[in-house]
Amino acid sequence: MSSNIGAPAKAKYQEYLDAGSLEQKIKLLGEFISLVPKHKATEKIIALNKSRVAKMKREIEDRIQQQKITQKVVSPFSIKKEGIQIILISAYYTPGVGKTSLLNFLTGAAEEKIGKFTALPEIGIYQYNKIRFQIVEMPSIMRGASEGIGNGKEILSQLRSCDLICICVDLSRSFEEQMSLLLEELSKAEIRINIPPPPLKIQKTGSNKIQVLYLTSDAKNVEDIKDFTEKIKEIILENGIRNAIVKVYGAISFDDLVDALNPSVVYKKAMVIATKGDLPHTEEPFEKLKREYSDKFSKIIGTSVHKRNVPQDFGEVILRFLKKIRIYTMSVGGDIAEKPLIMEENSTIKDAAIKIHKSFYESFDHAIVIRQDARQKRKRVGLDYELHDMDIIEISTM
Ligand SMILES: Nc1nc2c(ncn2[C@@H]2O[C@H](COP(=O)(O)OP(=O)(O)O)[C@@H](O)[C@H]2O)c(=O)[nH]1
Ligand SMILES: [Mg+2]
Repeated sequence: MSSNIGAPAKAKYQEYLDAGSLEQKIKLLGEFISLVPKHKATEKIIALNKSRVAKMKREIEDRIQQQKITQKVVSPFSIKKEGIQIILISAYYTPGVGKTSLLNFLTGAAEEKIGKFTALPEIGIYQYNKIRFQIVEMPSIMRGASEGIGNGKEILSQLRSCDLICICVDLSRSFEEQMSLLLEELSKAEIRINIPPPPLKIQKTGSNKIQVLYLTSDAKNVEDIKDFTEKIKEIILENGIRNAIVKVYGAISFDDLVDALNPSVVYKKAMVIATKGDLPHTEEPFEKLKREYSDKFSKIIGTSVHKRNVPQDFGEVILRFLKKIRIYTMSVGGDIAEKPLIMEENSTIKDAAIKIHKSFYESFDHAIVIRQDARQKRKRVGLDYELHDMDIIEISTM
């Protein structure tokens, strides 16, 4: 082991090697990582060992999954997704932060549960201009949730497939405490918030080597590219991959690489909803919350359910935040569908055709787009035409 890491870390590493159980090993290796001084010469050691921790955690998860499959257990926390799924989370307090109140305000569900401990998820449907948003309140998250405290694993694992996480923060209590607890547990559960996946792709190949390709000038902008490449290769080898092409599209860190090698990592969008804005002395904390967290959260909304102060166009806010657009289909007879297709920004006619039914794509002839604010309102277009929010389309097939 390198001489850069210091005696306490070395001792911890020995403990890790001697540990019997996987759980113990994960804990000790985590402690080892936090003991290693952070600088250039130790970056690789840290990344390698983060990868090891991630691998051991996955082993444990796989074991639990396997047990569940053999015992045919369906978690009461698992929720079938319907429409755009939004999950409300908060730190654990009694009385609570106001999640059920918000759920009830938006959807009418769970009125009788307000002010009570929520042990299992509560679900409601929020309708906004014929668009369905499924709002799910999760039981509160306790410190140690990512290790399983208070059903934390089940709760956190539900977040992995949702469309949006709403972090609910009570303005009448320390927001610092709530935010740091939640962000820490999310991070430990390998849920990355409001960041794009790292700009790299690892493709396994048949050849017996690891090849690293730097495909942009940002990617190439590394001090000692030969040394960097060697370290990348070592970290990949540590993950049991012997043959691969690594394509790097931008500046990356070793942590990015560790994440890219860890199939458990997910990237989620999240906004903050501050609650109980009607209570005295909540204005200043709200301003402070916005100041301190606006880097990580582009959307921080102040609310008070008691004053009925929740954005009236909450659905609009969500669609904009998630970069979704609404496309209304028109039949040949000229009837416009009430319910829009919800698509990603920059989608094309082709995407819409496929979304309606693949036959619309396979026998596509042309489409008509009606766009209210365009100079030419009605336009005949092809498959590559890029759609805007609120476009009306009519697809003609051959
Ligand atoms: N002052 C105030 N109290 C609220 C507001 N929203 C919820 N509460 C209260 O906070 C407590 C917990 O609410 P609840 O919705 O059950 O929180 P949960 O545990 O996060 O689901 C209840 O006593 C609510 O009446 C609000 O906007 N203003
Ligand atoms: Mg509740």
